[in-house]
Amino acid sequence: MSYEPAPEHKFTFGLWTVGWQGGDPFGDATRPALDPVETVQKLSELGAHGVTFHDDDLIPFGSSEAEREGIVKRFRQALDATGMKVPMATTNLFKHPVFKDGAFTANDRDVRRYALRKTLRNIDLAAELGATTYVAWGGREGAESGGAKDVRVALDRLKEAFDLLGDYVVSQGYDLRFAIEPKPNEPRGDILLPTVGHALAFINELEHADRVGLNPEVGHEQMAGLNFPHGIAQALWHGKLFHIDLNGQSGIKYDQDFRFGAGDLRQAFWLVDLLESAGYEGPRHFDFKPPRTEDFDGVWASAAGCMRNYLILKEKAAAFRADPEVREALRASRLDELARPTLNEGETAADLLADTAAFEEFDVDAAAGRGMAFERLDQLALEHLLGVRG
Ligand SMILES: [Mn+2]
Repeated sequence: MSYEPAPEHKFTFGLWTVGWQGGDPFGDATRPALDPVETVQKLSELGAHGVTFHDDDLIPFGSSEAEREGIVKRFRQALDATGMKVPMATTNLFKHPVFKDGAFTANDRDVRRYALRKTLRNIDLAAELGATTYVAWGGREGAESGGAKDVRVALDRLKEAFDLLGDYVVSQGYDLRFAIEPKPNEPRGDILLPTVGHALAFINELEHADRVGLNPEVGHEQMAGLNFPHGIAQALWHGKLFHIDLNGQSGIKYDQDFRFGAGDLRQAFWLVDLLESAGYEGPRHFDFKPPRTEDFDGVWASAAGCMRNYLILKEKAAAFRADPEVREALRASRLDELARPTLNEGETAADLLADTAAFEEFDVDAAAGRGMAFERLDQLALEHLLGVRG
């Protein structure tokens, strides 16, 4: 296996990922800015399918209309020349100090109106460039203290924003869906819609619920100590996995944004196994930060590593599923039985109550004594991951 990335693998990168200059709360930038055109060219050479962007990644905040036109024209030429796509775009509603108390849920009404205008403007550009997903990460929508944000009212404002954005997209006839990106904290002390589960419940209350799904990020759920593959499985079950942010994280700490495969490798294995076996067809989007220790050689090595690790894990997961010993271990663990409905076809509660085998004659001690054989199954998975099988 060459693990050679190609456009058909649908690997995409945010301009802000490889373009991150390495500034953090304790230190200055360690790398110069990257020209988005160079990013498009370099990622295309590495085998990527496309790039994504926040409005301000492409068009610096405060650019004039003429500057904006020139930048978009040059960017579009690079896309045409390389065949790179823009499947997703998003809005930067967190960097400028005006958003210090949030954007769609800022206490200040004029800030909320400005945030909506900034978003609508970039939605037009996203549609123009062919994007079909618009991500919304509300990094500043939150609080550091209890009295500062009335969360129920803030959720009213958040719904108002998504309802308006949905109306706009429908009225313009854009083929565009929204994907909410949950995160528990950072930069705010606590962020609204902190997990996949919170966001799924919120979406149910929206006017255009069918147009709104999720963009879960590996590290964001893991910062909350949650099992990312489980969250993705539930998003898939609801038909809400519209997009995904792949990266690496080691446990409950600051948002590490490692390259995909670094961090929790076992969850990365089960994630790729899930995405591939579920037939997820969207972009495999990397939202990571090449560490600030790296020069540009390290940046491109880090980006290439994201794609290579995905392809390696895809091969490992396929080999795991195809291994006859694994299939036998899955049967021994009764996964096939889980797939059988608990009730017979047409069976009612009355029928179940009449079934003495289900209760009166059920041998609870014998059932309790049955081993589940999960350890053998998990050891086989680990050995595939470690490369000592198949
Ligand atoms: Mn992150």
